[in-house]
Amino acid sequence: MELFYHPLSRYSQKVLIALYEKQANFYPRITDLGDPLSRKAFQRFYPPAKLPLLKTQDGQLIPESSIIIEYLDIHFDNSTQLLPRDPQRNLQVRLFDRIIDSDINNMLFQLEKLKYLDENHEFEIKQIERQLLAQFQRLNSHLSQHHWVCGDSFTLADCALIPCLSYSFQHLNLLDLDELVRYWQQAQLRGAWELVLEEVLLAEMEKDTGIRSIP
Ligand SMILES: N[C@@H](CCC(=O)N[C@@H](CS)C(=O)NCC(=O)O)C(=O)O
Repeated sequence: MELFYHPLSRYSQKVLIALYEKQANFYPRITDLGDPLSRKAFQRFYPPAKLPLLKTQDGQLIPESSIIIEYLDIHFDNSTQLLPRDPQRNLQVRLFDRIIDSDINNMLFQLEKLKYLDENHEFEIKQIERQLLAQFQRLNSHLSQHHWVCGDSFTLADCALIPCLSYSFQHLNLLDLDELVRYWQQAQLRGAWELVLEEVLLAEMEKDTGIRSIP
C-alpha cells in the first residue's frame, strides 16, 4: 500500500492514526500541495489532487479519509477495530465522524483561511470561533459519559477528532472544558498519535527553518 499525504494536513493525520493503530505497513508518499511542481505531478496522477489518497496493493486509488479507514478496517482486522460490528454502534461512530469532519475540521479550515488573509475578517472569525466553541461544549458534555468519543473503545471518530484538537487547544479557549481536556491528555498518550506527532513536529520545523530533516 502507498499513502499520499502531508504530515501537516489534518485529514492525512486522521488516516495516519488509523494506519498506526492497525500496525499496517505502507510506503509514505509525502506530497506537498503548496509546491507547484509536486502539485502538478500529483494532479497528473490523481486529478482531484486531494490528500490523503491510498493506493492499495492491487492498484486501486481510494480517496476520502473515512473511506480509507473503512478499507483498512476491513483488510486489517486483527488489531484495533475502528468501526464496530454492532450496527447501532457503527452508526453512532459514523455519525460522530461526519459531525467532527464537517462541524469541526472544515470549520477550522475556514478559520485558518480567514486568519491568513490580510483583510479584516474579525466578524467572521469571531462567528466561526463561537460556532466551534458551541460544538466543543456539546462534545464536552458527551465525553462526561464516554471514555473515547463513542464509548470504551478507540474508533474512527477518535481518528477524526484528535488531529483537530492540537490547533483548537492552541487557538481557542477550551481549558474550562474539563472532559475535553481529560480526553486531549489521554489522546496525547496514545501510541498511534505519538507517532503522528513526531512527524508533524519534524514537518513544522522544516516549514519554519527550511531545514530538511534526515529520515
Ligand atoms: N473529505 C476529504 C477532505 C480532504 C481535504 O480537504 N484535504 C485537503 C488537505 S487536508 C486537500 O487536499 N486540499 C486540497 C488543496 O489543498 O488544494 C477527506 O476526508 O479526506
